[in-house]
Amino acid sequence: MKSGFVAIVGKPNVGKSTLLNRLIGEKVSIVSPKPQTTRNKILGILNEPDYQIIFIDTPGIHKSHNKLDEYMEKSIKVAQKDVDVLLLMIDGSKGIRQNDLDFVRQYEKSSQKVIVLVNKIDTTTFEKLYPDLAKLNSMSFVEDIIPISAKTGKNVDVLLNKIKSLLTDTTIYFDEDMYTDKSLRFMVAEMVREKALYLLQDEIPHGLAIEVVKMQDIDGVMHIDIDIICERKTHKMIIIGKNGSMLKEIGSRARIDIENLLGQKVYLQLFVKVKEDWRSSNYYVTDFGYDQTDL
Ligand SMILES: Nc1nc2c(ncn2[C@@H]2O[C@H](COP(=O)(O)OP(=O)(O)OP(=O)(O)O)[C@@H](O)[C@H]2O)c(=O)[nH]1
Ligand SMILES: [Mg+2]
Repeated sequence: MKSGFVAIVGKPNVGKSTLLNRLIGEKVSIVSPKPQTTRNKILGILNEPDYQIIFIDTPGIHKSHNKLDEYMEKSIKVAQKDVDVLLLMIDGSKGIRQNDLDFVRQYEKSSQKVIVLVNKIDTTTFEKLYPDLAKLNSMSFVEDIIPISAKTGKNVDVLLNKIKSLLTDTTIYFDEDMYTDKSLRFMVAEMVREKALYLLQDEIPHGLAIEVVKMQDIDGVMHIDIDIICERKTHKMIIIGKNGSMLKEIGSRARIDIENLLGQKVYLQLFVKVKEDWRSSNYYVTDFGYDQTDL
Protein backbone atom coordinates (compact mmCIF):
# COMPACT_ATOMS: atom_id res chain seq x y z
CA MET A 1 0.00 0.00 0.00
CA LYS A 2 1.33 3.47 -0.97
CA SER A 3 0.11 6.86 0.17
CA GLY A 4 0.93 10.53 -0.10
CA PHE A 5 -0.18 14.14 -0.06
CA VAL A 6 -0.50 16.10 -3.29
CA ALA A 7 -1.33 19.83 -3.42
CA ILE A 8 -2.88 21.51 -6.46
CA VAL A 9 -1.62 25.09 -6.72
CA GLY A 10 -2.07 27.85 -9.30
CA LYS A 11 -3.61 31.18 -10.21
CA PRO A 12 -7.37 31.71 -9.84
CA ASN A 13 -9.67 30.06 -12.37
CA VAL A 14 -7.12 27.71 -13.97
CA GLY A 15 -9.20 24.62 -13.08
CA LYS A 16 -7.76 23.31 -9.81
CA SER A 17 -11.09 22.41 -8.22
CA THR A 18 -12.35 20.86 -11.46
CA LEU A 19 -9.30 18.57 -11.39
CA LEU A 20 -9.83 17.65 -7.75
CA ASN A 21 -13.43 16.63 -8.46
CA ARG A 22 -12.36 14.65 -11.52
CA LEU A 23 -9.65 12.80 -9.55
CA ILE A 24 -11.97 11.93 -6.65
CA GLY A 25 -15.07 11.30 -8.77
CA GLU A 26 -17.21 13.31 -6.34
CA LYS A 27 -18.14 16.96 -6.10
CA VAL A 28 -15.71 17.83 -3.33
CA SER A 29 -14.88 21.42 -4.25
CA ILE A 30 -17.11 23.99 -5.91
CA VAL A 31 -16.32 25.27 -9.40
CA SER A 32 -17.30 28.47 -11.17
CA PRO A 33 -16.27 30.63 -14.12
CA LYS A 34 -15.39 33.43 -11.67
CA PRO A 35 -11.89 33.74 -10.16
CA GLN A 36 -11.32 33.19 -6.43
CA THR A 37 -14.03 30.59 -6.10
CA THR A 38 -12.17 28.39 -3.60
CA ARG A 39 -11.52 30.03 -0.22
CA ASN A 40 -10.18 27.19 1.95
CA LYS A 41 -7.81 24.34 1.50
CA ILE A 42 -9.97 21.33 0.73
CA LEU A 43 -8.90 17.71 0.94
CA GLY A 44 -10.08 15.14 -1.55
CA ILE A 45 -9.12 11.60 -0.59
CA LEU A 46 -8.67 9.00 -3.32
CA ASN A 47 -8.99 5.48 -1.97
CA GLU A 48 -7.90 2.66 -4.25
CA PRO A 49 -7.01 -0.94 -3.28
CA ASP A 50 -3.27 -0.17 -3.32
CA TYR A 51 -3.23 3.59 -2.83
CA GLN A 52 -4.51 6.34 -0.61
CA ILE A 53 -3.73 9.69 -2.22
CA ILE A 54 -4.75 12.86 -0.43
CA PHE A 55 -5.21 15.75 -2.85
CA ILE A 56 -5.38 19.28 -1.51
CA ASP A 57 -7.24 21.91 -3.47
CA THR A 58 -6.15 25.47 -2.68
CA PRO A 59 -7.45 28.99 -3.34
CA GLY A 60 -6.06 30.67 -6.46
CA ILE A 61 -2.92 32.70 -5.82
CA HIS A 62 -3.70 36.43 -5.87
CA LYS A 63 -2.68 39.62 -4.10
CA SER A 64 -4.08 40.22 -0.63
CA HIS A 65 -6.40 43.19 -0.18
CA ASN A 66 -8.27 42.20 2.97
CA LYS A 67 -8.45 39.68 5.81
CA LEU A 68 -10.24 37.10 3.69
CA ASP A 69 -7.44 37.29 1.10
CA GLU A 70 -4.87 36.92 3.87
CA TYR A 71 -6.69 33.85 5.13
CA MET A 72 -6.72 32.39 1.61
CA GLU A 73 -3.04 33.13 1.16
CA LYS A 74 -2.21 31.43 4.43
CA SER A 75 -4.18 28.34 3.46
CA ILE A 76 -2.18 28.04 0.22
CA LYS A 77 1.05 28.21 2.21
CA VAL A 78 -0.07 25.65 4.78
CA ALA A 79 -1.40 23.31 2.08
CA GLN A 80 1.85 23.07 0.17
CA LYS A 81 4.15 22.84 3.17
CA ASP A 82 4.22 19.15 4.00
CA VAL A 83 3.07 17.51 0.79
CA ASP A 84 4.99 14.94 -1.24
CA VAL A 85 4.03 16.26 -4.66
CA LEU A 86 3.12 19.73 -5.92
CA LEU A 87 0.91 20.04 -8.98
CA LEU A 88 1.50 23.50 -10.45
CA MET A 89 -1.43 24.26 -12.72
CA ILE A 90 -1.36 26.67 -15.65
CA ASP A 91 -4.25 27.61 -17.93
CA GLY A 92 -3.12 26.43 -21.37
CA SER A 93 -6.07 27.93 -23.22
CA LYS A 94 -4.42 31.32 -23.55
CA GLY A 95 -0.89 30.02 -24.12
CA ILE A 96 1.90 29.86 -21.55
CA ARG A 97 2.98 33.37 -20.63
CA GLN A 98 5.96 34.87 -18.84
CA ASN A 99 4.09 35.15 -15.53
CA ASP A 100 3.22 31.45 -15.75
CA LEU A 101 6.91 30.65 -16.21
CA ASP A 102 7.79 32.94 -13.29
CA PHE A 103 5.21 31.15 -11.15
CA VAL A 104 6.72 27.73 -11.91
CA ARG A 105 10.27 29.01 -11.44
CA GLN A 106 9.43 30.01 -7.84
CA TYR A 107 9.38 26.31 -6.96
CA GLU A 108 12.89 25.63 -8.19
CA LYS A 109 14.25 25.12 -4.68
CA SER A 110 11.26 23.31 -3.24
CA SER A 111 11.85 20.00 -1.53
CA GLN A 112 8.69 18.47 -2.97
CA LYS A 113 8.40 16.76 -6.33
CA VAL A 114 7.01 19.21 -8.87
CA ILE A 115 4.71 18.38 -11.78
CA VAL A 116 3.47 21.12 -14.11
CA LEU A 117 -0.05 20.70 -15.46
CA VAL A 118 -1.09 22.66 -18.50
CA ASN A 119 -4.88 22.55 -18.25
CA LYS A 120 -7.80 23.27 -20.61
CA ILE A 121 -6.12 21.63 -23.62
CA ASP A 122 -9.60 20.89 -24.94
CA THR A 123 -9.75 24.58 -25.93
CA THR A 124 -6.52 24.65 -27.92
CA THR A 125 -4.64 22.59 -30.51
CA PHE A 126 -1.46 20.60 -30.10
CA GLU A 127 0.17 22.77 -32.79
CA LYS A 128 -0.48 25.90 -30.73
CA LEU A 129 0.44 24.30 -27.44
CA TYR A 130 3.64 22.51 -28.47
CA PRO A 131 5.94 25.56 -28.81
CA ASP A 132 4.61 26.77 -25.47
CA LEU A 133 5.37 23.48 -23.72
CA ALA A 134 8.96 23.80 -24.91
CA LYS A 135 9.30 26.95 -22.79
CA LEU A 136 9.08 24.73 -19.72
CA ASN A 137 11.67 22.21 -20.87
CA SER A 138 14.63 24.10 -19.44
CA MET A 139 13.27 23.73 -15.91
CA SER A 140 15.11 20.62 -14.84
CA PHE A 141 13.61 20.59 -11.33
CA VAL A 142 10.23 19.75 -12.89
CA GLU A 143 9.55 15.98 -12.80
CA ASP A 144 7.05 16.09 -15.63
CA ILE A 145 4.97 18.47 -17.75
CA ILE A 146 1.53 17.04 -18.47
CA PRO A 147 -1.03 18.74 -20.73
CA ILE A 148 -4.47 17.83 -19.41
CA SER A 149 -8.13 18.68 -19.57
CA ALA A 150 -9.70 18.53 -16.14
CA LYS A 151 -13.03 19.07 -17.84
CA THR A 152 -12.92 16.14 -20.29
CA GLY A 153 -10.53 13.98 -18.24
CA LYS A 154 -7.89 13.87 -20.99
CA ASN A 155 -4.52 12.68 -19.59
CA VAL A 156 -5.79 12.61 -16.02
CA ASP A 157 -4.94 8.88 -15.99
CA VAL A 158 -1.40 9.73 -17.12
CA LEU A 159 -1.14 12.22 -14.27
CA LEU A 160 -2.42 9.72 -11.72
CA ASN A 161 0.09 7.09 -12.83
CA LYS A 162 2.90 9.61 -12.62
CA ILE A 163 1.88 10.60 -9.08
CA LYS A 164 1.70 6.94 -8.04
CA SER A 165 5.23 6.38 -9.32
CA LEU A 166 6.48 9.18 -7.03
CA LEU A 167 4.86 8.03 -3.78
CA THR A 168 6.96 6.34 -1.11
CA ASP A 169 4.90 6.69 2.09
CA THR A 170 2.95 3.66 3.36
CA THR A 171 0.88 5.24 6.14
CA ILE A 172 -2.91 5.20 5.82
CA TYR A 173 -4.03 8.63 7.02
CA PHE A 174 -7.81 8.51 6.65
CA ASP A 175 -10.66 6.01 6.95
CA GLU A 176 -11.09 4.40 3.58
CA ASP A 177 -14.72 5.48 3.28
CA MET A 178 -13.84 9.20 3.63
CA TYR A 179 -13.44 11.31 0.53
CA THR A 180 -13.01 14.73 2.12
CA ASP A 181 -12.02 16.34 5.40
CA LYS A 182 -14.80 18.90 5.21
CA SER A 183 -18.03 18.68 7.22
CA LEU A 184 -21.45 18.32 5.59
CA ARG A 185 -22.25 21.81 6.90
CA PHE A 186 -19.28 23.27 5.03
CA MET A 187 -20.21 21.41 1.84
CA VAL A 188 -23.85 22.55 2.07
CA ALA A 189 -22.75 26.19 2.44
CA GLU A 190 -20.40 25.83 -0.51
CA MET A 191 -23.17 24.46 -2.76
CA VAL A 192 -25.17 27.63 -2.11
CA ARG A 193 -22.13 29.82 -2.75
CA GLU A 194 -21.48 28.01 -6.03
CA LYS A 195 -24.96 28.78 -7.34
CA ALA A 196 -24.63 32.41 -6.25
CA LEU A 197 -21.28 32.62 -8.09
CA TYR A 198 -22.91 31.34 -11.27
CA LEU A 199 -26.03 33.46 -11.12
CA LEU A 200 -24.84 36.80 -9.78
CA GLN A 201 -22.86 39.35 -11.72
CA ASP A 202 -19.48 40.92 -11.14
CA GLU A 203 -18.39 42.00 -7.71
CA ILE A 204 -21.28 40.68 -5.64
CA PRO A 205 -20.18 37.01 -5.42
CA HIS A 206 -16.80 37.90 -3.96
CA GLY A 207 -18.52 39.76 -1.14
CA LEU A 208 -20.68 36.80 -0.17
CA ALA A 209 -20.38 34.58 2.85
CA ILE A 210 -22.72 31.67 3.49
CA GLU A 211 -23.66 30.59 6.98
CA VAL A 212 -25.63 27.45 7.79
CA VAL A 213 -27.87 28.52 10.67
CA LYS A 214 -29.86 25.31 11.09
CA MET A 215 -29.65 21.75 9.81
CA GLN A 216 -32.26 19.47 11.31
CA ASP A 217 -33.62 16.12 10.19
CA ILE A 218 -37.39 16.03 10.73
CA ASP A 219 -39.01 12.73 9.70
CA GLY A 220 -36.36 12.06 7.05
CA VAL A 221 -36.46 15.54 5.54
CA MET A 222 -33.44 17.77 6.20
CA HIS A 223 -34.56 21.27 7.12
CA ILE A 224 -31.79 23.75 6.37
CA ASP A 225 -31.77 27.49 7.10
CA ILE A 226 -29.00 29.49 5.50
CA ASP A 227 -27.94 33.13 5.77
CA ILE A 228 -26.42 34.68 2.67
CA ILE A 229 -24.29 37.54 3.95
CA CYS A 230 -23.49 40.39 1.59
CA GLU A 231 -21.77 43.75 1.95
CA ARG A 232 -24.41 46.28 0.83
CA LYS A 233 -28.14 46.90 0.86
CA THR A 234 -28.08 47.30 -2.92
CA HIS A 235 -26.48 43.85 -3.20
CA LYS A 236 -29.18 42.41 -0.98
CA MET A 237 -31.85 43.68 -3.39
CA ILE A 238 -30.07 42.07 -6.34
CA ILE A 239 -29.59 38.76 -4.51
CA ILE A 240 -33.28 38.65 -3.65
CA GLY A 241 -34.28 39.72 -7.17
CA LYS A 242 -37.65 40.78 -8.52
CA ASN A 243 -40.34 39.17 -6.36
CA GLY A 244 -37.67 36.98 -4.85
CA SER A 245 -36.87 35.36 -8.20
CA MET A 246 -33.06 35.33 -7.87
CA LEU A 247 -33.09 33.90 -4.37
CA LYS A 248 -35.56 31.26 -5.52
CA GLU A 249 -33.29 30.29 -8.40
CA ILE A 250 -30.21 30.05 -6.17
CA GLY A 251 -32.21 27.97 -3.71
CA SER A 252 -33.71 25.53 -6.15
CA ARG A 253 -30.38 24.89 -7.89
CA ALA A 254 -28.55 24.46 -4.59
CA ARG A 255 -31.25 22.16 -3.23
CA ILE A 256 -30.68 19.66 -6.06
CA ASP A 257 -26.96 19.44 -5.22
CA ILE A 258 -27.57 19.28 -1.48
CA GLU A 259 -30.11 16.47 -1.92
CA ASN A 260 -27.51 14.56 -3.95
CA LEU A 261 -24.91 15.20 -1.26
CA LEU A 262 -27.08 14.14 1.66
CA GLY A 263 -29.07 11.47 -0.16
CA GLN A 264 -32.34 12.74 1.29
CA LYS A 265 -35.09 15.29 0.69
CA VAL A 266 -34.15 18.81 1.66
CA TYR A 267 -36.26 21.77 2.71
CA LEU A 268 -34.04 24.79 2.14
CA GLN A 269 -34.72 28.33 3.33
CA LEU A 270 -32.40 31.19 2.35
CA PHE A 271 -32.20 34.56 4.09
CA VAL A 272 -30.13 37.55 2.96
CA LYS A 273 -28.30 39.71 5.50
CA VAL A 274 -26.01 42.71 5.19
CA LYS A 275 -22.72 42.89 7.02
CA GLU A 276 -20.69 45.76 5.65
CA ASP A 277 -17.05 45.13 4.92
CA TRP A 278 -16.97 41.71 6.55
CA ARG A 279 -14.03 40.73 4.35
CA SER A 280 -11.83 43.22 6.18
CA SER A 281 -12.58 41.75 9.59
CA ASN A 282 -11.86 38.35 11.05
CA TYR A 283 -15.54 37.51 10.58
CA TYR A 284 -14.99 34.66 8.09
CA VAL A 285 -12.46 32.99 10.33
CA THR A 286 -14.09 33.52 13.72
CA ASP A 287 -17.83 33.38 13.06
CA PHE A 288 -17.51 30.46 10.67
CA GLY A 289 -15.18 28.54 12.89
CA TYR A 290 -12.50 28.25 10.21
CA ASP A 291 -9.69 28.40 12.72
CA GLN A 292 -6.07 27.38 12.26
CA THR A 293 -6.99 23.72 11.90
CA ASP A 294 -9.15 24.54 8.87
CA LEU A 295 -6.36 26.34 7.11
N1 LIG B 1 -12.55 24.25 -21.24
C1 LIG B 1 -12.13 23.90 -20.02
N2 LIG B 1 -12.60 24.57 -18.96
C2 LIG B 1 -12.16 24.18 -17.74
C3 LIG B 1 -11.24 23.11 -17.55
N3 LIG B 1 -11.00 22.98 -16.23
C4 LIG B 1 -11.74 23.94 -15.62
N4 LIG B 1 -12.45 24.67 -16.52
C5 LIG B 1 -13.35 25.79 -16.27
O1 LIG B 1 -12.60 26.86 -15.71
C6 LIG B 1 -13.38 27.57 -14.75
C7 LIG B 1 -12.67 27.60 -13.42
O2 LIG B 1 -12.61 26.30 -12.88
P1 LIG B 1 -12.29 26.03 -11.34
O3 LIG B 1 -12.09 24.56 -11.19
O4 LIG B 1 -13.31 26.69 -10.48
O5 LIG B 1 -10.91 26.80 -11.21
P2 LIG B 1 -10.01 27.03 -9.91
O6 LIG B 1 -8.59 27.01 -10.36
O7 LIG B 1 -10.40 26.06 -8.84
O8 LIG B 1 -10.43 28.50 -9.51
P3 LIG B 1 -10.27 29.25 -8.06
O9 LIG B 1 -10.89 28.40 -7.02
O10 LIG B 1 -11.03 30.53 -8.28
O11 LIG B 1 -8.81 29.49 -7.86
C8 LIG B 1 -14.74 26.85 -14.69
O12 LIG B 1 -15.63 27.54 -15.54
C9 LIG B 1 -14.42 25.47 -15.23
O13 LIG B 1 -15.53 24.84 -15.83
C10 LIG B 1 -10.78 22.41 -18.72
O14 LIG B 1 -10.00 21.46 -18.68
N5 LIG B 1 -11.27 22.86 -19.92
MG1 LIG C 1 -11.10 26.39 -6.95
